[in-house]
Amino acid sequence: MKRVLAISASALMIGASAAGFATQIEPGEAFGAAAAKLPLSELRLDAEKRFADVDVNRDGFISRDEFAAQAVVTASLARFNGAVVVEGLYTSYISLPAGMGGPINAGERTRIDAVARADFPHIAGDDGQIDRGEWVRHKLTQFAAIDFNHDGALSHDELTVFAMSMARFSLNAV
Ligand SMILES: [Ca+2]
Ligand SMILES: [Ca+2]
Repeated sequence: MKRVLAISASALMIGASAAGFATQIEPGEAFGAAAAKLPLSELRLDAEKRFADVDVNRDGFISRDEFAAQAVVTASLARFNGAVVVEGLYTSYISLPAGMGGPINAGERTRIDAVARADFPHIAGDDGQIDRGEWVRHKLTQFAAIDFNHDGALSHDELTVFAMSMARFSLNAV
């Protein structure tokens, strides 16, 4: 189910804007259960599974283009669906705050792409490629930064911040 969602993401959004329909997937039906608490182990599993989707050309590394593309696709899907899906041992979703979903505009896509490209070298290191270990560490660093009370899980407001972060809204807005 997750894989289908990831692959059909761009087609879904192109189809949506071309046809002008505004049907959103009902999170409860397609995305598993609403997450009340997400242990970092679930987020690590999600990052490990996601690597293959981000490494589009399957060369075992995430290039700068692939990294920027995943940032834009992840944010676009999150906003379109109004929720971020996490695929760990269980599939769960985290809703964006009401009113923050909806199609992403070209200016936002350009901004997200630029930010991701600027972040890339810090994650990739000297070889200019992100390998699986670097990707998972990068995601875990993101999660740890949002685990404000350091209990090894995201819950309550932390989940909202996480969803906003994946959707690439400014965290200052939270
Ligand atoms: Ca690649
Ligand atoms: Ca926490």
